[in-house]
Amino acid sequence: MVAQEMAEQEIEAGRGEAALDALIIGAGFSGLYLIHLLRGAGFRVLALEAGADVGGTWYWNRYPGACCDVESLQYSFSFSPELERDWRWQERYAAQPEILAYARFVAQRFDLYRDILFNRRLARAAFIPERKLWAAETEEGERFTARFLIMASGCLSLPNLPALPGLEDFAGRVFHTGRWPHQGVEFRGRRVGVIGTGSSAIQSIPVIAREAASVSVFQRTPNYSVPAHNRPLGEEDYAAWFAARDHIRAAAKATRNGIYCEFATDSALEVDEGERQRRYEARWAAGGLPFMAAFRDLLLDERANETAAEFVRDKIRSLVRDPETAQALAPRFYPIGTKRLCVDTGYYETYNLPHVRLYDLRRRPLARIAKKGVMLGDGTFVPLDDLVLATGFDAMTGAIMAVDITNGRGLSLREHWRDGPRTYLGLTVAGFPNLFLVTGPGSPSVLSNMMVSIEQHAEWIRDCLVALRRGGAAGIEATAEAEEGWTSHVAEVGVRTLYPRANSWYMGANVEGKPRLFMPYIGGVGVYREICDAVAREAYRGFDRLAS
Ligand code: N01
Repeated sequence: MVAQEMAEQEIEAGRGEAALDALIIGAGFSGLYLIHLLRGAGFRVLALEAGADVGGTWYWNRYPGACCDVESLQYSFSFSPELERDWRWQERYAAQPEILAYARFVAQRFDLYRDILFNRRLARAAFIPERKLWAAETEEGERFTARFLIMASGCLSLPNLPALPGLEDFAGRVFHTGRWPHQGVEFRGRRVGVIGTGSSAIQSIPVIAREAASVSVFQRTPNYSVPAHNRPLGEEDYAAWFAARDHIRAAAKATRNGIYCEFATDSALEVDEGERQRRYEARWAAGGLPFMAAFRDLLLDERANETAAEFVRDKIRSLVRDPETAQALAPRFYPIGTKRLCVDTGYYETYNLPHVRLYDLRRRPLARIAKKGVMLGDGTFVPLDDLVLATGFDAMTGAIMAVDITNGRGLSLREHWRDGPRTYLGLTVAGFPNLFLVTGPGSPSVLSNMMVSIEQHAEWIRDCLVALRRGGAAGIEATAEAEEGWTSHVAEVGVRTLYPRANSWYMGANVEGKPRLFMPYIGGVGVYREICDAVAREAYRGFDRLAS
């Protein structure tokens, strides 16, 4: 059945009011905070979650070495000082099990489980204009009606499974990093092949190599990676955190990427070579994503960017003993940071191990996967027992477009977004009343500390629903002009940066047939928050209200 048929059945059934005020899709951090906020404001809410527990991306991504690349103290909710006092992070960068435990802790603490239905995947949703509500149906066949539909389904949740020739012939085990078996995977004595060298591969390869008999990495595009320098957090770290916490939390909200760190305000080109190297060395020694904040123009100016890129290439050459492998690992086809910068623990050093080998698919492409291994274009056969697909996600739009969403006026979201996502503020879509997206395309989203962006979006949505209720409106819809203006603005600021130079998932370039455009909003979380707040203050400028 398609969404429109379901809507017609709902209309025929002639039921009255929506059973729910808001139907939330997903119980990751966005869904959890939305339940908490909307319920607190007196709304009837329900969340549908495809997994068997809360946690979203941290529920699914259980591959070895999975870890956050934003420091745990900042990658956590800020809305409740009591929650912050009662949860202790063990490490500077929390690993997946700890983040999942945190999500469960939050869900229990705020009694959120009772409003979540697990093992439910939304199949279709249709807005019914006559009744001013959304009708929704899960793949399991359950139906719901709600005034508002909120897609909190995550930006990196739909795995990208590229068409690898012969994959179906492979006799060994096949895993995708984003759908890792919950019971874990034993690699002892196995010959493991890893396809892909993005963050997931870079985190998992060193850990798999500790166990496996051999690891063969198939690399199409090398990535830039900086060290995490992960370490346990102690009492001193916590004392320093609580002393500065209020300042850090407030300042992070006004930054470009929602991460509190020292953002340099000078250009990489206005200092001499000695100062540049000193600055990069200091950032490298500190570790993590703030490497890209060493100068203000690293993502704006190609020449400035090249100084940072060359610094990292030098590091790779110094860390990897075999010159040919080092050369293949050193990216040179795109500016640093325009694909998501990776943060690793011992990634480059892993290639010095005798049982780890890199295959550069640019020199010899992957011809096909055979029953017992991988055949390369030059006739090399790599025998394998297991294949790990670290091939990423249909990012930002994948999980939304996977649902058949129609607007009751003959338009589906898939058609509306055929040439790429179009939104107003990354939060709403013209022609689709009462539909909200959380950290959707057109918002800072994946360019930011997700926790900061999630809190901002959830609070904005809560405030909007409260304002509508107070004003006696049945809903809200972005105007076509507002959507057009915002979508153009997102594109304009995107092309002023170096981001479009890379074939990245930010650009939709990793999924065959996906339209190429820079999806997130690069204006910065501080600027973006001000814009969203101004829209609300100005009586929701750019929106029409639905009369009750
Ligand atoms: O996915 P990716 P990921 N043949 O898309 C390769 C977040 N994340 O799961 O670059 C051969 O980055 C592809 O090659 P190419 C983080 O935001 C966060 O690693 O397209 N190779 C690439 O090397 C991250 O950016 C954390 O040429 C193929 C790889 O697969 C995002 O998730 C941890 C191929 C995919 O890399 C996605 O990361 C992990 C083919 N047919 C992830 N198809 C944190 O630390 C694809 N590839 C929070």
